Amino acid sequence: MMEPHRDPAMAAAPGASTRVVVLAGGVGGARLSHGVARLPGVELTVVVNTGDDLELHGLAISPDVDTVLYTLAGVANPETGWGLRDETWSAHGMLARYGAPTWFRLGDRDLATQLVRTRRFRDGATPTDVTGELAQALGVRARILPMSDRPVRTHVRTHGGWLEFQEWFVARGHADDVLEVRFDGVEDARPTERVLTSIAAADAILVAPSNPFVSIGTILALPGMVAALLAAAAPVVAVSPIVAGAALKGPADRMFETLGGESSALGVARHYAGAFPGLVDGLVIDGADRDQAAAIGQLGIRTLVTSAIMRDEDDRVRLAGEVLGFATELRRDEQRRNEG
Ligand code: FO1
Repeated sequence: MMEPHRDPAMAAAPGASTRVVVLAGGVGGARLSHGVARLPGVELTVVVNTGDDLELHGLAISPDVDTVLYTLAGVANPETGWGLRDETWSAHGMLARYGAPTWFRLGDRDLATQLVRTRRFRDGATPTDVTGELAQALGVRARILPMSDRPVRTHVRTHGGWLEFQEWFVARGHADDVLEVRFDGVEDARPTERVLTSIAAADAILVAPSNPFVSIGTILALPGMVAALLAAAAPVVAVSPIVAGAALKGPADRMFETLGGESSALGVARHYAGAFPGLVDGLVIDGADRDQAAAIGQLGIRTLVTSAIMRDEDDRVRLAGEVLGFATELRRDEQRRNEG
């Protein structure tokens, strides 16, 4: 068990940039990525889940990509974490008058993103192309990469049958217990070349405190993804999305119960170690879960105990610096072991 480094800048070697890859879902992934992006000397690539994507009003919507995009651009809605700050809702009001679906709320400014994405797809551009264009237009320096350019659609099985991800998550407020998860299209999808080269070249790979089943799980389900992560020289450090038994955001805690396992930091460690042996080298857990560090260590996963909750921007930068310091430490230990 390690204690955190207090100086966020210490992760970056002087003069050289540290190449960091973050595997991210929506809000939790975006916030950790934002913290990493603000560290000095870091070259950031965010690989984002696209299993939550949907088509609505004839538009191609990629919620997690947009959440990361808006957060890194500093224009995200601070209350919800998704959508844009200072949003207006005129189009939403008109859609309601026309009797069009309004369960998935798209603000006026957000709608513009979806119009541009959809038009570019019609031109033949890929999700990677379009995300790069949107990021550039919003002044984002980090590389935001959709996990794949092929469509993958997450579905969950509930007591009422199979539901599309957003129907369950947004329309039904993720109230239904999830008994099974499936990723339609995943067999034919692949991580993009840019995702694979970023992983191979990384100095640190971080798994964001996103839902292990339907955010990170989707990314890891892509054929070739786990092999690429296992082959990477960089350590893989995950941040627990469960603190004191509860999910930081969303339904991950309830999913641990219904999908098997335990909603705890140890449960997160057991999940990753069981489903993807050898993948996660380190797990960052909250001080509230300090007593679980020894049991996590027995799974072959090192722990960093710190305050794992990101309440404000300062917290994001502090946590990102500590996580990166921990990853650097793990990398050095590995190098020493290989040399000796
Ligand atoms: N989440 C909600 O709970 N309600 C919404 O109406 C909603 C709309 C929405 C629009 C654009 C966008 O990029 C995200 C949006 N989200 C909404 C969030 C999002 O669907 C989920 O948080 C993620 O898919 C889970 O990571």
